[in-house]
Amino acid sequence: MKKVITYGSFDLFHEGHYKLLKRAKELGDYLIVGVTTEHFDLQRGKLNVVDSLLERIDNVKKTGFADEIIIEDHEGQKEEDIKKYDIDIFTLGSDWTGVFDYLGILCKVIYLERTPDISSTMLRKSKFPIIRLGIVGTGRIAPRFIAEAKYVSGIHVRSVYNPHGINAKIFGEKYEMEYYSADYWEFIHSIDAIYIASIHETHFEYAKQALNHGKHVLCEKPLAFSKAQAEELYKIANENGLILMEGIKTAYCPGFAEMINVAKSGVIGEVKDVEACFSRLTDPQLREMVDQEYGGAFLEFGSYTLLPIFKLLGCDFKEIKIDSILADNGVDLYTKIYFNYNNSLGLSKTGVGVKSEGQLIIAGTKGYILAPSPWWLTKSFEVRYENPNKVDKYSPKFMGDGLRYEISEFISRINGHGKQTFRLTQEESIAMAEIVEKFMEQRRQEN
Ligand code: C2G
Repeated sequence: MKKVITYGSFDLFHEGHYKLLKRAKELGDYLIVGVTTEHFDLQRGKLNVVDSLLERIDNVKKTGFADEIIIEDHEGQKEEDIKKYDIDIFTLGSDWTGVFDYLGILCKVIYLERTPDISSTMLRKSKFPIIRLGIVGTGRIAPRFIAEAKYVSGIHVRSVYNPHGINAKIFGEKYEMEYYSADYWEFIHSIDAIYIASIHETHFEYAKQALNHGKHVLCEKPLAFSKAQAEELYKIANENGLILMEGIKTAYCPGFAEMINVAKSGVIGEVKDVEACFSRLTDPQLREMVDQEYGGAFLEFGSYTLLPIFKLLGCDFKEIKIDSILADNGVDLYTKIYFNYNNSLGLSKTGVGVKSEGQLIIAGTKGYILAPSPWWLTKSFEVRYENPNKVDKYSPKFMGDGLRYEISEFISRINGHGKQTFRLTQEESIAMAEIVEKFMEQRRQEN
């Protein structure tokens, strides 16, 4: 008898799950299905799971394909199960290709082609619709988004757009998209929501057109180049009941929220100074280094450094001063922005051609918070005081490359949880666009 095993959370049970189980069953004579517990999903970093374990087991049972259903509740269980149940074939969908090859020493590993389109009547029975999302742009961040979206329940990355048809095709085929297009209108009609990961200067127009057509928008930073543009986008979104979110990854990381709460709790007294630095020496050939108008350090990393300043000191600064070190081609290699509030100060430092310590210091009247690089993912931070022997250390949870938290927030807001977000408010996002506007104005005058 040939025994097959497969695993999954099977949340918001859909046609992709059904087909996977059907084909898994066809691989042998006896199918065992492992359904993940809430605890294990938390441990492996799967977010947004909606259905209870019992509902998910019940949905698997109803298909009639499983001869036995077991519960997966810890790391390393797959190896144990394969030995325990004397398994011949381990199988999962092709979105996991390569990840479980290491089980090949115990049994045969087969990745079954995932179902690219999961539209079916099954979806309508779910508590929430599965959000069909399309990606605008096929650059460096798009594949990372796909990899992280796998860990968020309730999203189906369905299509991709690139104005250069050949790039859309190559990407679409490589990542098994159901649909790819070089026609923006066609593309946005194929989905409920978009993720904009194209070059900076295209963000505003793509976001505006999508919002005007009733699509939710998650847009990479910077959202816009002026305060007026950002206000216009939020106005369209608000008037049409749509979610518009700026993709500043840091804002959605659990550790960042915890650090801001600690800073606001009073343990370091009143916050008086926020100093944030992000620098990455960048290949001179890359867009960031050659694009005079839209490249450079601040437009690349400024959203990260402005975020803790606005979160802790607010958007009502009295004045700012911008200083940059420019390359011969006019791109800023290093930019410092000084913020003066009524009774507190802020400093943002960004670099693509100058390297500094990438840390965040939040200084208060009773102590300070030090978050070391990469503070923008906030994997750890310390609260320090006058007494050097007293240090409170924090190591918040962080999984993957952080994008999954942003995707999870986007999906749960679309589903109506938290219409008002505290993670990155509209006011903060608009204030960032205002700084971008001031920065670009000044750089134009300097060049
Ligand atoms: N699947 C599919 N087509 C889709 C979506 C999912 O074939 N459009 C497959 C997945 O590849 C997986 C199964 O359906 O094999 C269950 O998917 P999920 O419920 O999303 O579970 P997952 O997070 O992939 O868990 O230990 C757990 C496993 O590692 C996989």
